[in-house]
Amino acid sequence: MSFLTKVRENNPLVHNITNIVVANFSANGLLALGASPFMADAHEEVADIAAMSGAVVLNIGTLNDYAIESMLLAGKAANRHNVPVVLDPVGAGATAYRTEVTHKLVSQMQITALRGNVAEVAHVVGERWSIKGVDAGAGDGDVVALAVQAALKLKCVVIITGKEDVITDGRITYVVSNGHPVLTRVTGTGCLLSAVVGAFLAASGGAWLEAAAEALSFYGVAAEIAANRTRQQGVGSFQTEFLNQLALLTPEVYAERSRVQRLEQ
Ligand code: ATP
Ligand code: TZP
Ligand code: MG
Ligand code: MG
Repeated sequence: MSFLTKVRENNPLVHNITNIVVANFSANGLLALGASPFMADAHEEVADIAAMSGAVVLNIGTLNDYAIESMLLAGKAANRHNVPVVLDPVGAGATAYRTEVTHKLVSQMQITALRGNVAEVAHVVGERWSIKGVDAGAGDGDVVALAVQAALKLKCVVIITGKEDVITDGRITYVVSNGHPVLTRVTGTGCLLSAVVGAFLAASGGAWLEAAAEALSFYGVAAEIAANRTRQQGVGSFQTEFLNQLALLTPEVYAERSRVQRLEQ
C-alpha cells in the first residue's frame, strides 16, 4: 500500500506551529490531502497537542520569541512521545536571528526531517549560500553533497527543494524531478509541502526516508496536473486547482507520473 493511501486511511493529526502567511493554505492543503490539521501555538497546550499528534511541523516563517518557546515545548514533547518532527527553517541565513534560532531548535530536539530550500539548509548546518528573504539565491555548490552532510550532522532526513528535490538520510539519496515552476509564484508552497511531509511521516510507520520521497513526488505530480489544467488562467486558479489535486490525485495516476531516482552512492 502506498503511503498516500495510508495518509488518506489514517487521517493523521498534524500539529503545526507555523507562520501567519501560510496558516490557512497549509490547513486547507492538509485537509485536501486527507490529513487533519491543528494549528496551535499557546505555551499552555502545545506539549499536549504534540503528544497526541501523528506529526509536529515547526515553521519559523514569521518568527518571534513567543513562537520559539512554543516550538521548543512542542518539539521536546514530540521527542518524548516518539512523534516525528519536521522543521522548515524559512529564511535561515537571511538574518542572524533566524540562523541562530534554527541552531537552537536542532540542538534542543531531535528533528526527523528538515525541509528547506538550498540556502536555508546550508545555513542550518553552518554553510554559506546566498539568500534573498525567504527565497534561495543563486549558487553553484553541490546540493546532493550538502544534503548528505546535513543529514549526517543532524541525524535526520534532509529534503532540499528546488527544480529538483533531494531527499536523503545521509546513506540513501533520492532525487525527485516532479513539480512545476508555477509553484514558485504562489507563496506558501514550500511551507505546505513541509506540512504534507509531516502527514506522510505520520503514516509511515517509521519509514521516514521512503515516506518523505513519496510525499515530494506526490506533491510535484499534483502541481503538474494543476498547472496543466489552469495553463490558460493565472496563479490564482493554479492555487485552487492545486488544492483540488491534493485531494483528487489517485495512487494509480501518481505512480504513473512519479519521477523518483535513487542515486548510486
Ligand atoms: P523558495 O522560497 O526558495 O521558493 P520554498 O520554501 O518555497 O523555497 P521550494 O524550493 O520552492 O520551497 O519548493 C516548494 C515546491 O516547489 C517543491 O515541491 C519543489 O519541488 C517545487 N519547485 C520549486 N522550484 C521549482 C521549479 N523551478 N520547477 C519545478 N518545481 C519547483
Ligand atoms: N514571509 C515570511 S514567511 C513567508 C513569507 C512570504 C512564506 C514563505 O513561504 P514559502 O513556502 O517558503 O514560499
Ligand atoms: Mg518556493
Ligand atoms: Mg520556504
